[in-house]
Amino acid sequence: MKERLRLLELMVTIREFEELTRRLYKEHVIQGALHLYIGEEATAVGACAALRPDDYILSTHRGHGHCIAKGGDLKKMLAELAGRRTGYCRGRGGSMHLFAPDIGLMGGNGIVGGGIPLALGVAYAVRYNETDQVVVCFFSDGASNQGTWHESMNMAALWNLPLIFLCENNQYAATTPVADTLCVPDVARRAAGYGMPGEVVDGMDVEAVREATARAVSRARLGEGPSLIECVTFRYEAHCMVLADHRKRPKGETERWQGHDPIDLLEKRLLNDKQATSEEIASLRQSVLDKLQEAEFFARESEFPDPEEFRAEHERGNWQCVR
Ligand SMILES: Cc1ncc(C[n+]2csc(CCOP(=O)(O)OP(=O)(O)O)c2C)c(N)n1
Ligand SMILES: [Mg+2]
Repeated sequence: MKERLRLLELMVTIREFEELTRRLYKEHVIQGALHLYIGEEATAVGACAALRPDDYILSTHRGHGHCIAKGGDLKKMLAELAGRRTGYCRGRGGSMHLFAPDIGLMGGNGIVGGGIPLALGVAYAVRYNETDQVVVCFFSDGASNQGTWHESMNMAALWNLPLIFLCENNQYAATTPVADTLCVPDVARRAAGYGMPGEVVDGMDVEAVREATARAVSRARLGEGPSLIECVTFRYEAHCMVLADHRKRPKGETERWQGHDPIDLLEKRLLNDKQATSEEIASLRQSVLDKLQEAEFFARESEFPDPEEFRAEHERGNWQCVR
């Protein structure tokens, strides 16, 4: 498949996956915290498009898109979200703790900023093992105010690690707007304080994100150290499915961002450059929906883990998710 169509397919898959999880949450098939990624698809897809299959990513509490973009299996993902034993972590992890080392996904995290020092450790291991893999650490604006973010930025630069700090600035941390939490307008500016390059990129433009990430990846592979990329994007939905946002956003804000929607933007490019017809785009969307229907069927039909297994694991002190 042509590269641009593949980018579109991945973004459509993420959006439709999220729509499906929203429905399954309302039907109580998925329970617990569920943070939708709708609107932010271009950042995960653009960043992962610049990576090799053996590169690593660290995800967040809003991580379904990261997993799909890195090549995640929709059936195993949905089964995990539904708490089934066929899921990526045998139903132990759920939405915020997808962990799939076979595709280089070294875990989501329910702790805001929790993945950042882990990414530092993975990047250190890469250096220690003397391979040329790179690590991308996804986090959002709120996490960039965590102490561990600053410590990890400093150590990554000091040790010259192959680590790309990829900020998904989606304008809010839960319901708090970025202007209320950041002392400088751009997260990327902070890179200067740690002696690494920092770049702001249009996070709704999947190709711009891919190119910025590719530049950082080539630096990291050449042993030139870490970079910070700030993708300016927007989350269309409430912070979490569990609770409606208690604070209303300014009128018209979401609609303004939807006017710069990442999927529409790439579709328009494909049509303008005559690289795809509307019929081809419609059939791509249909094939995504078909795959998701299969995944839903798989998840619904899968068994729940046996509670006895949990008890036995607990008694053995074995907390390992993936064997
Ligand atoms: C250490 C920690 N503090 C607070 C929370 C509660 N919490 C969950 S998500 C969130 C907002 C995070 O904002 P941001 O990093 O911008 O991520 P986004 O939700 O925008 O993707 C908060 C405060 C948490 N999970 N962990
Ligand atoms: Mg945020």
